[in-house]
Amino acid sequence: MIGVGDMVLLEPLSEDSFLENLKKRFDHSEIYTYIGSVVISMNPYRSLPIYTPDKVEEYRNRNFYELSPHIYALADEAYRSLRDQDKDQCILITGESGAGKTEASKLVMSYVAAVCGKGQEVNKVKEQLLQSNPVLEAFGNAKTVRNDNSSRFGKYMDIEFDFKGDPLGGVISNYLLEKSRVVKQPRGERNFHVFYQLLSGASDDTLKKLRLHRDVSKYNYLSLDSAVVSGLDDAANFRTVRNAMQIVGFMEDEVQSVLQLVAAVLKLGNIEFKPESRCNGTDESRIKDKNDLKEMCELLGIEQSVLERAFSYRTVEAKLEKVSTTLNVAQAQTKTRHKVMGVLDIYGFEIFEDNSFEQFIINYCNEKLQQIFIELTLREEQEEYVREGIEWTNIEYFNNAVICDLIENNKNGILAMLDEECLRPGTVTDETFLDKLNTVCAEHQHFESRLSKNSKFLTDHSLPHNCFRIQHYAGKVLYRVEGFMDKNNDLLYRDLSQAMYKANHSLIKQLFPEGNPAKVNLKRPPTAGFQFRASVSTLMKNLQTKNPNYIRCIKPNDKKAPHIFTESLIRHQVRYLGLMENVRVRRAGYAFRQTYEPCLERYKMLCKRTWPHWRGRAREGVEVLMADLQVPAEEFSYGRSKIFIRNPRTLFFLEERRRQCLQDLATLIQKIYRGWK
Ligand code: AD9
Ligand code: MG
Repeated sequence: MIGVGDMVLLEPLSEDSFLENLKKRFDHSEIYTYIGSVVISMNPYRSLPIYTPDKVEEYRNRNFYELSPHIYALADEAYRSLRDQDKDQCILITGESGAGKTEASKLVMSYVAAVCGKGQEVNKVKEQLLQSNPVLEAFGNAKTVRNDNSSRFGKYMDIEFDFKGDPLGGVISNYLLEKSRVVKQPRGERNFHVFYQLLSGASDDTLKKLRLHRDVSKYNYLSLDSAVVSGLDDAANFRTVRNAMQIVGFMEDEVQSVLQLVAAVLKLGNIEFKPESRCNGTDESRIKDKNDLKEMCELLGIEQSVLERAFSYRTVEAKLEKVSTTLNVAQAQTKTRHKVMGVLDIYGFEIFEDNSFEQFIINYCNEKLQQIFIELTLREEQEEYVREGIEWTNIEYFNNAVICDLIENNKNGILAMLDEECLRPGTVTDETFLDKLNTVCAEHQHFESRLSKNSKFLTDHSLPHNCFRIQHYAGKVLYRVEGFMDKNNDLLYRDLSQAMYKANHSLIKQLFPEGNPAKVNLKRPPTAGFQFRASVSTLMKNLQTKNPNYIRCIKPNDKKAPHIFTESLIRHQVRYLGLMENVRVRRAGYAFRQTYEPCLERYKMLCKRTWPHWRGRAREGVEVLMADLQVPAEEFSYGRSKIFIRNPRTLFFLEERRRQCLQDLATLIQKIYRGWK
């Protein structure tokens, strides 16, 4: 083993020795290191020969601590406890942009696909699960300055399994796509991959049908300065995506519809407007050159005059009335319970020079994930010791609940204030929102700071115009309020959705159901912030019902390059991810715990007095077992309902004895069987 595979066993333990250990392992291509059952994953920025079918076999059905650290060990553990112990699992992957979360999520999925059931139907499901990735990435990922394949949406996938552990299918939830990227990209960044893939990968014939040029420079929406990304083969990826769409279940005409839509967006970007004076002295916007409009309409089957009018006019609603819709009575469903493994891969924490509404939302989501990590691993761990009556010294850790509250509090949280401002009659602008924020947060802060020193809304005189600053768990971030109101409102004028609904194009019609004149709903749709907060809250509740498995991804350098270990950058991540606290809690505590009944069930075969039946209380049975196996007393403690094992090695010892025992038994059975024959 190079360095120490589990930080819990690191001696002496300090931040420096922690980093030294990471470096030693990283330099020897050992990118995975444990903290107990948490996997730290360092992005190698090069392909390593550690994901081969042989490796899958090596890790299959082995104990977590038995082999050197690997993401496969975590995937195997999660899959086995789902299959054998019927415990729903979730895999939580965190880390900043470019740290390797999406790659990790794909590795977990491909491992599970490799080890779970076989057979034609099952294989089809597996293929569909895996092939959903290229499709989603084409439409939801883009090159940013941080990451050439940055996820611009959050993804949570629940994979469902039957009682045998064979996959049945998956449900994917998406979280707030960074839509504004379609129209505008920061310098050095690209639009979503699909646009470039289509232009470079489609055949001449397809492009002709879509009325497109191959030349990226013809399209306003496509940035030129980084149209070509080294190491990214757009043309080959286009073929992969086309193929993946087919496997996922798109019919050929549906694929065509999607491509028409992509082409129409490019055309839309080229439409330019000019002001034209009207006789009443006002200006009206007119389309400069109508060729792109014409082609866009042809692609989508929309009458040109309809779209032209929708672009130039906006009907203002004078009358606000309540429209009530009848709710369907939910039918009671008798559904067999499936086992579920959830994989969460969400956009990582982002600090740019210019941070807008999108970064605010992304970082809020990361705060919530950090919070669930704290709740489930650190706090829960400490509370469990207290509950179980195990001796324990308290460990201080930073709890980011106060930042989450600053953002999501129903009354005076930033999102609530943004909504309030969006709904307030009168002249409301990004600036009035900021004024409100400064007044309310400063007051609240003043009150808070008398109670604690936990102020996270930072006000000082060095703040640039139109900005506010938040002390996130991962660092200070300056947000510019420009666009916050618009992006939160996320309103599309009804004239536009109605024009789209008139299209003779089934996909477009489906995408704009609100354009159906028969279903005019004058109710204001919920804001983007409100929807996001609600979906994050549902997600957190969902995660809390599952057994969590953590992958903490670390980005080794800012150059997207292999072999470079930038210590300061890594130290920062180790700090804000709370990895030191994590190790301390594990060290002060116990690596493994289990309630007495299943523990006795699993190991009772190792002791004559407990095998095959133990008639007394389970705890006493476990006591007899441990004494018989001569496990040193300092290696474990008896809690009220569970046994706590200090060192992973003890667990490994028990597992090894059990494996041996089963093997002996199998040999014996074989002998008897042969004897019979
Ligand atoms: V973001 O928040 O979506 O911007 P991620 O998802 O954390 O970010 P991603 O998984 O996309 O990062 O990794 C970035 C790049 O690092 C990948 O495109 C690979 O080139 C590289 N990478 C990451 N993990 C591995 C790995 N295990 N092996 C090889 C890797 N390369
Ligand atoms: Mg990603």
